[in-house]
Amino acid sequence: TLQDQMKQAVALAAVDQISSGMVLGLGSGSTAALMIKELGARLKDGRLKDLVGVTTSFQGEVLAAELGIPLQALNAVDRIDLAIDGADEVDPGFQLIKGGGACHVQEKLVAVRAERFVVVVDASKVVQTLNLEFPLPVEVLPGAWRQVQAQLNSMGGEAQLRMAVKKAGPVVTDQGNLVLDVKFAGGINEPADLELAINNLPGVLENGLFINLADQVLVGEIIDGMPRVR
Ligand code: DER
Repeated sequence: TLQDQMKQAVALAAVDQISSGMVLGLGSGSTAALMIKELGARLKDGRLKDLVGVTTSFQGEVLAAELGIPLQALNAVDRIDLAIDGADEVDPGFQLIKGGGACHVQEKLVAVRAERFVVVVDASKVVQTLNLEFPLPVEVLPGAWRQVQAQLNSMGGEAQLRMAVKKAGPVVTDQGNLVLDVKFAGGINEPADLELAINNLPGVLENGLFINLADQVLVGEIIDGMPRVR
């Protein structure tokens, strides 16, 4: 599809920024997966070497193992040179909503650690105001989800427990927690303030607002029928 072509175009553009010897942050989601596959191909054919990856989900671990990409745990590295990850929404100030894949806990750790954090999105992710369309994911302790839900609702949100598709009951994250997806009427106009307020709620581990973290946003578009990167 056109969206797949846009994702592939930005994934390739991001991999072009990788140099041999780097410690890489490897993101989660379908666009990041395309980047990881291309990275694997360039390691295999020798265009890239001496790389170490820090993944942000079981998804990334499985893919990296299949592709033979060397991994290190976050605690085992002293730096991350470049992190590449997707996003669900990007606003004009490069503030992000992430967590569509419920991986935002490890994603934000890696994004904060990285010298450079490059975001790869197709054009459908670019918005004027965050959270008008995409709900904000909030990872919560299983035993606290109803309390946190009530507090998010009292903050003007509408919080729903994220239910699994191929498993009975709610989605369980790579950390063993649950996810509330929250919509605020009129979207999120002060994302920095809201990010702090939500993470300050007892029982909340992390939310999907990525504030002042993206150094570059690569946007895949189709222009004259050709995939282009902006
Ligand atoms: O869950 C995440 O944060 C993913 O990076 C998500 O935001 C983007 O996923 P996609 O590339 O499959 O749209």
